[in-house]
Amino acid sequence: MPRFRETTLQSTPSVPRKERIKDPKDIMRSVDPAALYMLEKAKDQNLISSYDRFAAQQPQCAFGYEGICCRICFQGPCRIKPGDGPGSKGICGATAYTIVSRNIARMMAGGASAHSDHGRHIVHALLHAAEGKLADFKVTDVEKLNRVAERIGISAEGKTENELAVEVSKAALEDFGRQTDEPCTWLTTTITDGRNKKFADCCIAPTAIDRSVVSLLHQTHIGTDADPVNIIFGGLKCGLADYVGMHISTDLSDVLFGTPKPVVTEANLGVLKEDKVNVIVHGHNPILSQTVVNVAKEMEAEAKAAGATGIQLSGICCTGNEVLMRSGVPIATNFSSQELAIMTGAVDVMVVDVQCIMPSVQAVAECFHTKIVTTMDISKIPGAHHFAFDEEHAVESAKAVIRLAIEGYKNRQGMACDIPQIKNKVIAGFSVEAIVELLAAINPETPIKVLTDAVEAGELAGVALLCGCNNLESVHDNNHLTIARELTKNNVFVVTTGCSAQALAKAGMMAPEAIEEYAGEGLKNFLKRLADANQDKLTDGLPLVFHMGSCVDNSRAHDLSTMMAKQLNVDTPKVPFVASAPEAMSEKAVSIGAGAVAMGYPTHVGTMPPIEGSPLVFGIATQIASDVYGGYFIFETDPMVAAAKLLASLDNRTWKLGIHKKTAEKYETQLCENY
Ligand code: NFS
Ligand code: SF4
Repeated sequence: MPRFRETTLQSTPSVPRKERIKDPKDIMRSVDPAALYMLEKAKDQNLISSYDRFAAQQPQCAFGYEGICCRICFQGPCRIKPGDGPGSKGICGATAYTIVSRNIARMMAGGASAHSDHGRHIVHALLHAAEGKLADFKVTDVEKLNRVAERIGISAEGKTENELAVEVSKAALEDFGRQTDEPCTWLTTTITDGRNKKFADCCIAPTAIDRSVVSLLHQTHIGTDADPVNIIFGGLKCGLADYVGMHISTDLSDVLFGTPKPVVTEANLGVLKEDKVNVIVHGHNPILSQTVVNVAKEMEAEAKAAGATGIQLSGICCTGNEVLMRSGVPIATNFSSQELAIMTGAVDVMVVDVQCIMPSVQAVAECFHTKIVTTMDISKIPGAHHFAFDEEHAVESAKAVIRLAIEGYKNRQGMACDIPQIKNKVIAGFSVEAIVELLAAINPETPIKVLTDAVEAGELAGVALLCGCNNLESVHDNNHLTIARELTKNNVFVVTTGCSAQALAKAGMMAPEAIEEYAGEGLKNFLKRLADANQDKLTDGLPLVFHMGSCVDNSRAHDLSTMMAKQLNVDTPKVPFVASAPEAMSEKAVSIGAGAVAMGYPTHVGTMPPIEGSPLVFGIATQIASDVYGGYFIFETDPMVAAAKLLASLDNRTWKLGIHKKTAEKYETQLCENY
């Protein structure tokens, strides 16, 4: 096979814009059998969901789709028309490249805000718990606290765990609001020296999360920055601020609630139980959902007294992932199909916090007995119940939510329930710590070497992170499943987060049986070695793909690639590690993607962000980024072609790494720093 410069393979999507959405009238846009079952039922009963609304929105405006509609000031909207007449620029004279880069940068600012605000909430909870102000929270994982403190240079000596937690929390708050010019601690202490140098050289190391967001909004105000490269670099800085926010969230959530270890559970709508009180936690923040989980255990008796056989918790979106990872709570479904869960008629309460909650859940709930409970000051839905959740009264609020659900269960008696009996076994809970522990059973001295050796020897083709959302532009879950099957068939070790992980979990790809069905020989042998060495710890074997948690837990995948880089003695862009958001949709996905590219990963996006309106910005994302950072975007909407492109990127990296190593050995030199 001829070797290409990595990015020449990747440049343009193989499916032209006009052909991407084949049948906008067809609302059966899912490959999840449980979702399809519910969509049939919805059609019969005239219940409207996002699938219908997606069809109703077609054809979508091409200007907006391609990112060449500007609404930054209200002289607009300005739309960029072809040619070189006055219509080819906005009223202020902004060209397509300025408009596209500003729009996409503002998405990054939005994404970084969401992730980091969630992170800030966790920091405050830990700080207040450690100060003794919160009765319902405490430091749960002291070892993790010590590890984080040591990494950021805070000595634990002579300090109680609460004193240490206060110091660590205050250091985290510094990363949000620092007014001096040192880069964020959670950035500099978690990445390679090479990345630190690169970010300093390119002036994209964030000094504070809040400031990066504010600066980017300023930079993209009318009449500030018109230079697309400068705007995109500002966006990358925000992408790294997003990374800092994610990493703080993961670290301190682990300190508060425990670092995940392998758990066995189930996924898909079949986890709902007609004879139980069904409570769905939906959103992102583990503070609320974990409290609901803890309290539910104590309230089983109350549920039984009401005639139920118990309380069935399940999750949607990333708060679901948080409680799945730490407490084995099953997954009900993922983003696109959230309304369909309510249409089963079995959900007594859906309690939501922030992000990715469709406002329409309330409208659907009103057709059933289901109650929607919002809990956060910044996230309310007209018509829904609002139980203001504050950490001081966490347990009380969680109890109130469950009591409402028990009432709901009583009201539901005599009403029809229609739960598709579809679910799959899931083995999840793979924090980096858990993965390292598995690897250590083979090599206790240098666990990560088990993984890098397998890659260098060609047993594994590399590591891929499958992450991100659902987006009905693709058939629900289809991109996730197709890419995961192709990669595992070709011996890629797949780790996964977010709604991508939930798609794979629902489809049975986190069951041990999936290894036999999908894994190539190399991956099969690797996973078998790992399972054999850990027989004493694993009651149910290993899954085909490894669930690393929620979207903020992409930080765990970053840590894995950084460990690989350090072991291989190279910078992250040389590691055979790729990322893919097969059905990306949210602003968070854009900021995560920007951070991933800055870290040096080939980063695939399977649904088009609004960027095609400027060939220049498209080129910056897919080509120039690679020259500067080693990472780049691959925009590809056909999942089979996307998998081939990801495999080619991995192949290229492994091949290059081998050549560089051989050359360095031959001439007794260091590995070169370039990629
Ligand atoms: Ni990530 Fe996770 Fe899902 Fe997308 Fe929304 S829940 S934070 S944004 S849709 S993966
Ligand atoms: Fe139009 Fe410029 Fe205003 Fe954008 S900033 S809406 S291009 S005048």
